[in-house]
Order: sequence, then C-alpha cells, then structure tokens
Amino acid sequence: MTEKILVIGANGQIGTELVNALRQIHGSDKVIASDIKSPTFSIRHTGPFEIVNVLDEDNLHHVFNKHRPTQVYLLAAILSAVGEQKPKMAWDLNMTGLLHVLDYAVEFKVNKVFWPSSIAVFGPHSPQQHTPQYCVMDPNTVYGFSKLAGERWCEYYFNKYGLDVRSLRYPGLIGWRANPGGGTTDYAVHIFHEALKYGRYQSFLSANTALPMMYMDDAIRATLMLMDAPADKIKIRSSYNLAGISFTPAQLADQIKNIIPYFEISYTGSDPRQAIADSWPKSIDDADAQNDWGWQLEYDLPKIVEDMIVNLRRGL
Ligand code: AKB
Repeated sequence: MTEKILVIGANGQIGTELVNALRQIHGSDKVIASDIKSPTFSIRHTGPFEIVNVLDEDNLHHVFNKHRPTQVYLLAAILSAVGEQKPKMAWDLNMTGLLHVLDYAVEFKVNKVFWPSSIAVFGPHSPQQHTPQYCVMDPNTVYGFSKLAGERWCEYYFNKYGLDVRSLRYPGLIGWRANPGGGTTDYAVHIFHEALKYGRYQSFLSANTALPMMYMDDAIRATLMLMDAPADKIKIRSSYNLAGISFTPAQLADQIKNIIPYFEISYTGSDPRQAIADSWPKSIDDADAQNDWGWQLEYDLPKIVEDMIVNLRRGL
C-alpha cells in the first residue's frame, strides 16, 4: 500500500530527522512536512510543506482533507522547561492539539498515528531506578502531566474508536542535525556545540544528575520499528517505556574529554531545571518494547560521543 504521511511539528528536533528518514523510505512527495513556522532548509528542499497550527481546527482540517494522510506523526509540543514558564500554553498545545489530531484521524480514517510521550510522565514517587512500565506516576511538570493525560487519550481512542495510535516514552534525545527546543535534557546536546566552539561548558544540571538519554538514530529507528510492527504486536496503547542509556553530566564530560582532552565542564549550581531532572527516573526498564516488537538499543555513550563530534566537526 502506498503511504501518504503527514508530519506535524516537522521543524523540531525529532521532526527534522524523522522527515528525512521517512522521505528516504517512502519517497519525498509521500511525506508532507508541516509546522507552525516556515521550514528549515533541508525540509523545504526535499518535499512538500504546509504551515499548520494544531490549535487552528479549520487550518488542520483543511490539511487533512487536502492530503488524506494514511499515517500522521504529531510532534508539535512544548517541552518541560519552557512548559514551566508557559504552563497554560503548554497544556493547551500538548492536549488540545492532540485531541484535534485524534479527532481528524478518526474522521479521515487515518491508518496509524504516532504521538510521542516522555519519561516526564513519571514523578517523584515513581521508582527512580529501572522505572517499570506500570507504577506510581505523579508528574509535577505541566509537560509531564500533559503527556500522561495524552497517553490516556491515545489508549481511549484506540479502545473506543479503533484508532491505531502508537507511542513511545522518549528519554532525552541527542542528535547533531537539529537543536532541542526547551527541555531539561537539552544540556546533553548543547555541551557538544560548546565543547567544539569554546572547549568548555557550564551545565545547568549538577555533576551527578543521572538521566535516561538516547541517540537520535536509535530514537528514529525505534519510532519506525514501532510504526512498522503488526498491530497485534502492539500490546500497549498508552505509550511504551524506552530506556536508552543513563549517564550524568560528569560522565558525559569525561567521555568528551577522551576526544577533546582540553574540554572543561563547570556547573551553574542553581537552575529550575534541576528540580525537574530530580523528579524523573534515573534509568528505565523497557522490557515490553523488547518483548513486543523486538526493540534493541545500538548506541552506547562512547559511540554517541564519537558520532556527535565527527558530524558536528564536519559542519563547523
Ligand atoms: C525534556 O527534557 O523536556 C524532553 C523530554 C525528556 O521529554 N527532552
């Protein structure tokens, strides 16, 4: 079957890479990138693009009607750190935007929908090590509880309307093609840019703050594997835990020093993002993703650091 794929929020950290990967698989004209802002160079020059505001029902309805997508990826969201500065706006975009897309996916009989959740759905009373799929969840950021509520909506649309909606709880994502947009894990991308430019970085998270992180290549591969898996293999219709690897800013800095020996890290000491990081898991158990659709991680920390530095150096 020929797919027609709509990616909403295509200019962001995940969207930039996902559009690229999807266009290589399905052909450029089959992947419609869309975002509230004009596209980046690579997206504009490789295929169709639409301006889409997920909060504008008429605009969104028009794009569904015009393209009749078979698959939709909804990536538009406000992340954890920016969400704390604009709580109502984060709730509105993350929740109302999702409901609009789910409704139009039902109306236009979209075959599959992907919507990203996050490790931010866990909170201070969730187990912090090897956090299981099912446990106490008391997120205390707007981003976290919008994602948790969104997961419930996804499962609800699957049960009530038979919509084939699939989701992953991404850890912090690290990639060189695009910058992250306002999350707590952003330090793990900024550190590379500053290491190469200035040889030093001041981390807003403390030296020993462990968080689950994942290389973008793994994240894109996991997303495509989940979307390609036969529907009967997808046992979880809220969102799958995805573990990645866990490390601290100090461990990341040590690994960078293996390639850039003069690199130095220092720590801000006080930043609101520290409290967010402290409320999140330090490591995740993703046994369900492994068992249900065969997920396996490829990039460990040395491999991530090497690949980031090689690719960023090429672009300097
Ligand atoms: C954030 O830091 O807000 C995101 C996330 C972990 O979902 N990268």
